[in-house]
Amino acid sequence: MRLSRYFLPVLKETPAEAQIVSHRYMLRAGMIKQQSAGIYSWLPLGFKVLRKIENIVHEEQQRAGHIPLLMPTLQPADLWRESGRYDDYGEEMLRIRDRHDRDMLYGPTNEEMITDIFRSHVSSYKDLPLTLYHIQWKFRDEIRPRFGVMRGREFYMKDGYNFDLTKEDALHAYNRHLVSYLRTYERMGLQAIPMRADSGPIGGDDTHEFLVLAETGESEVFYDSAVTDIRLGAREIDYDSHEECRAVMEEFTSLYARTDETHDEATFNAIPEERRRSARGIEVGQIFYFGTKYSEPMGAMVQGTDGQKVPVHMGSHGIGVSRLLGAIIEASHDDKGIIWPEGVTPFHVGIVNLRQGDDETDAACEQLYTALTAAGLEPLYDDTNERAGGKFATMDLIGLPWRITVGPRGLKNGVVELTSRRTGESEEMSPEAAVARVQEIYAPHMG
Ligand code: 5CA
Repeated sequence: MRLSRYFLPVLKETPAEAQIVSHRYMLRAGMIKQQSAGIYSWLPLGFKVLRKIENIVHEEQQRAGHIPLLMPTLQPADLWRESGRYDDYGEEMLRIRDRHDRDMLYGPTNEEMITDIFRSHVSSYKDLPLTLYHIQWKFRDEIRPRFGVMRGREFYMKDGYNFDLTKEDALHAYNRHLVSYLRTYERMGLQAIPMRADSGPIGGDDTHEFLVLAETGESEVFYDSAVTDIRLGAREIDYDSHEECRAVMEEFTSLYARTDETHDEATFNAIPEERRRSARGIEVGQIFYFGTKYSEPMGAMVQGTDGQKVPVHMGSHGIGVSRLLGAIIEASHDDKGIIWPEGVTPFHVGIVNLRQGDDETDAACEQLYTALTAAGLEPLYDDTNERAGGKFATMDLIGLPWRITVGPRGLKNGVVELTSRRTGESEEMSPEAAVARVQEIYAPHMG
């Protein structure tokens, strides 16, 4: 993309309404625009990152064997009357009436609707196990929408639902989700720690939240510092294996890590003092096992091996896709702007032309642009007439992890400069070497 033809409305001033760094940078970098409290337009740069995050979520869900579909944002109230949640959900639910006086709602989550789909089409244990998911806009009329996309009213969520014959199978689905989530967050350059939590309006006894540690997080958390040493890394997990998924689940959840809702002082105090931590975290996902809470009242039954009809065991599993942008920025920025992890960056590399209009420099930039594009990478070429300082400031703000700087002085010696946004370190090399290096850096992130 050439910056002169892009739509990147960066702001020079810090918007007064933004209290936390991710919100400030998302506004300043021209990623989002607020349209109403907790409701945002996604401008091109923000939309690009949202799509990258969404793609990673899709890939990891499908790797775990989960099947994508798409349910609508608007739902009939009657489904929620069947589960009993229409009254329970309270003020957070946006209730709408259509022209025929039918009660509708903008879905805050989809347990009822997916259960309705299931009961309409599945009646035998032979069709199990089954996990369906979608990535769709949700609406919760939060009393205090704040921090930009972190606590929106309209937000983008991946929600998945497992249907299993037995509790044991459903617990495997729970563990499988836990493992797939760990891989999902790691691919985004995030460490998200599974913590025992409270299930709230979704219900059920077993639930873990995934938390990214950050001072601006809304959740208070308590954990054994040893949990921060564990990574999934490049391990290949057989998602069908109950044993393997359970082993990873135990590895990641046997140490103490809880949100304040489930915190227990006595157990916490038994951890060696130097490893006890209390901190703040951003909840980027949550998994639930709730058994037959929805299948029983809604009649989602299958014929078991003995011919008897039994309600299916279910769980639901959510990832805060739009919130993740905020969480990633909170975890990865400096005083100049965002520092995108390679896995989610909107463009792979920025090209800064130090002498726009100089034939040789322009030609070298064009060549780089063509070579990077041919290598399957997406460069953002700042071909504007802005002075060099302004170009650097914009690149730093929008946070592309790599920048290639091209100027007449370097070109005399046949070199350009490759700079890491994270370390600030620069290295001179030929344009060909720069392309090869950037290609090598991104190789693990290319599909
Ligand atoms: N049905 C279940 C699982 S699919 C569910 O709704 N879970 S949830 O309530 O925990 O939401 C899933 C994730 O969505 C949360 O972990 C959080 O990351 C994100 N989320 C929840 N509320 C908001 C909000 N108001 N703004 C942005 N993200 C949110």
